[in-house]
Amino acid sequence: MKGEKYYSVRMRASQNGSHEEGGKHISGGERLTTYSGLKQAINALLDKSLAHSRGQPDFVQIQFETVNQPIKLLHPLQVNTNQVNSIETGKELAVELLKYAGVPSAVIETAHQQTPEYSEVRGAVLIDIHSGKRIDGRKEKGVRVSRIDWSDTNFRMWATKHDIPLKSRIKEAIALATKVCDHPAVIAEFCFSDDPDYITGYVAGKKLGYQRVTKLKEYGDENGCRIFFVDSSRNLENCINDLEKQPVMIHWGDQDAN
Ligand code: PML
Ligand code: MG
Repeated sequence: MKGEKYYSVRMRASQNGSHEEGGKHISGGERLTTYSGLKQAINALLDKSLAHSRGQPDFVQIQFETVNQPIKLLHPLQVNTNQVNSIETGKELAVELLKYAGVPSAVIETAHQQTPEYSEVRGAVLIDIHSGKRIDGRKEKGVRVSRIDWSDTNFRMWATKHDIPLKSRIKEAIALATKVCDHPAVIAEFCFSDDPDYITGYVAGKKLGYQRVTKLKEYGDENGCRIFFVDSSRNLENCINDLEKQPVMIHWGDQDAN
C-alpha cells in the first residue's frame, strides 16, 4: 500500500430528482482503490445503484478523487449474530447492547422516540450521550462516512473463517462500523437498513464488537436509521471530519486470532 496513490470513489443514487432537489434516496456506496482498480470500482458502484430494492434511480452521481492522507489499516470488529423471533425482542436486545456499550437509558429512549425523524436523514445522525441531543447539525443530509473499503478477497477469507454470509452489504456495514467505532469520541453505533427487503440491523461498539440483530423491522418497511452515539466531552471538533475524510482500509490477516 506504501507509495501507491489511492482514490476515493463515491456513488449516490436517488429517484424523482437529485437529493438536493428532494429526490428519494435509493443507494450510496464507497470504495478506495488504486488507479488500476478504478474501472472495476466504478462499475461495481454503478451496478449497485441500478439494481436496488428501494427502486430505480433517475439521478446517479459517481465521482472519484485522489486521497492525500495516509490510509489507516483496521482489523474488522468481532462479529456476533443474535437470532431474535420478533421486532420487539430485537429492539429490547438493541437497547441492552447500547446500554452495555455505555449509552445511558434516557438517551436511548429519546433516540428511540426520534427514530421516525432520523429515518428521513440520508447519512448518520450524531447524538450526544450526555444531553441526548442531535449534534451534527447536518439536517436531512446527515454525516456520510466515506473513504473506506475492504478488499473482496480479504473479506471472503475472513467471512469464510467466521461463518459470516458472503454479502457485500455485510462487508460494507462491518467496514463502516469498524471505522466509526475506532474513533475516540464514538461510544456506539445503531443501524438498521432503509431497504424494504432487509430486516437485520446491528449495534456496534469498541468492546461490544459488531452485534447483528436479525429482526428490527417488518419486511416492506423503507424506514431505516444510522445513529452514532458520541461523547461530547471528547474533542468532537474533528470527529465529523475524520469520519468523512480519514481513509481507512479494513484488513484481516489469517494468522489473526479473530
Ligand atoms: C444497510 O443495508 O446498508 C445496513 C445493513 C446493516 C446490517 C448488515 C448485516 O446484516 O450485518
Ligand atoms: Mg440502503
